[in-house]
Amino acid sequence: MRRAWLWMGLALAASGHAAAPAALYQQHCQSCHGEQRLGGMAPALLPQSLERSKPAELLATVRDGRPATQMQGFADWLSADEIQALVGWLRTPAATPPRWSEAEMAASHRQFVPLAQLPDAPGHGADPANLFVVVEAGDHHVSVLDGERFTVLARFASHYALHGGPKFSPDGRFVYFASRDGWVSQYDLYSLQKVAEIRVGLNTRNVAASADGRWLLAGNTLPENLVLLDARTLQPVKTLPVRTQQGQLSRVSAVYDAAPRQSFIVALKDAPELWEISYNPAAEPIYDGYVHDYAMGEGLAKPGFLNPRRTPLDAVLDDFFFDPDYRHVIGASRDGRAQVVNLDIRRQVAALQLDGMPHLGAGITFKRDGRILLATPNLKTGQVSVIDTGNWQEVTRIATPGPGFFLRSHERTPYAWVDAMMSAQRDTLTLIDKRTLQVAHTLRPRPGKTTAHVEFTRDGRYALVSVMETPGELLVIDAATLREVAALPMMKPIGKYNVHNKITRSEGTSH
Ligand code: DHE
Repeated sequence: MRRAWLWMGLALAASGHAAAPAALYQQHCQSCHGEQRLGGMAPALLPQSLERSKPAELLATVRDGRPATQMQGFADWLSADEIQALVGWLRTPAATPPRWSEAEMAASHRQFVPLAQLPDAPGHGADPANLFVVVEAGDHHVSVLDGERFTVLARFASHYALHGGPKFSPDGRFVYFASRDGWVSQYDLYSLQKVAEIRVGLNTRNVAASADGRWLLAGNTLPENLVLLDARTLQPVKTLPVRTQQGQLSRVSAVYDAAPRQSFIVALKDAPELWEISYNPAAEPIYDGYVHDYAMGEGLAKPGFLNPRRTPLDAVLDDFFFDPDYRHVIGASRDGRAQVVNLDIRRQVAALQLDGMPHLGAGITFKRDGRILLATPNLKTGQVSVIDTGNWQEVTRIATPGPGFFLRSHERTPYAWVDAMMSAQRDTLTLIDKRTLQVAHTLRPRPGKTTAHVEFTRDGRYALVSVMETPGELLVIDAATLREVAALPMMKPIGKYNVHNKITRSEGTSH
């Protein structure tokens, strides 16, 4: 079959006629990537899925293939012009917008192991609360690591391009992953096996897990909706279109669990609204003044359980963070405006200008002189912004070698660790002393290599650091002596997540 296409391709090239890219796609790509570009045995090729790939990278992939995958190069089949045209076409939205119906979602559900067959206790002999899961983007795998011995207990293939932090069940037994292509997967950390998966959308932002262990909420950008899943089975329970009261659809920026409130908080990417979705079965009905005044005009009462309560904002939020008691959200828009929203009275209570494009989702809190400070890296400026959550004033800006992505610490370590991965100094890690708010150390463990994203062991003794290269490494650094104690080869490790730190909501890590 492939040989026939080869001859056809060569004949077309010889005749000097470049075939239309849509036809080339149907000839060469659709059997793996799906007729509608929605993905199949290979990832989706929609413009939304390709946003993160540079045109030159995409071109090289089509021409040369991807090592260690079934994606072969097409240089022998397609001319350079055809490859160029095909890559351009892949970035063009389809004439008929792709759909992902509830029926398609339900049909995508796969149960790999019946829940009744899962063991009652871990079988791996490691401390189940000190495991790490490490997302390796180089070859789309996940490693499960013993956080005491620093050995890999299991390694398995994930869906293409996992993004965002995996989420854990409250007992730390299950971990949930979301891929940019819309797949949500459930993995059992007791028996080290995949349990179930479902495709909730065509393009997914992230997923949150409820603190009561019952629900997962996935936020999608395509289609523009939220999908509620049963956390035990991954069966879909409810789809909520993300629509403003005037009917405008919006993509989701991010969804997080607000455990003490028993609710999910959702930021919308295209509309200035913040949603709170309660999973408390006794939630008050929503007598929503905002709904009444702003849109429906009839004092509409809605059930409060698993339905959105809206807070109107001045600007769209791209990224946000909670204060420690989850009464406030601080969120930023791309223009640097940060808003503080009180979730109880449901309005903005403070505003700040944070010009370096803060990456609030990667921020941390810590106590200093009786105050609770929030620190966030900035994606455009080499500085960490420190904000007092008591009065929402900026306390200081700490200069770092370059713009960074992730900031991490632990209750039992004096330093907050930040990278500079968005800059030429991407091989540095800066350690900020949380007591003095000064830079205490700069590390360069692998000169010339992108080094970022730190997570501590449950006792805060060791920092695990990613050397984000293919091949790369996971470094284990003693958090007191700053000496390297182990280096594990990995394929572009990105994020790593410690079970204990996540399920106890450690102040130094993401939630
Ligand atoms: Fe992320 C988390 C948004 C690009 C790696 N990133 C998140 C979260 C959001 C977000 C909202 C929180 C979700 C959660 O944890 O549930 N990320 C964005 C963007 O808007 C941005 C800038 C552009 C985009 O296209 O999405 C972006 N992110 C990246 C990357 O390029 C990174 C470095 C590599 C990659 O995998 O794509 C990247 N993002 C991460 C990681 C986390 C993350 C590792 C989880 C951090 C954690 O420790 O919890």
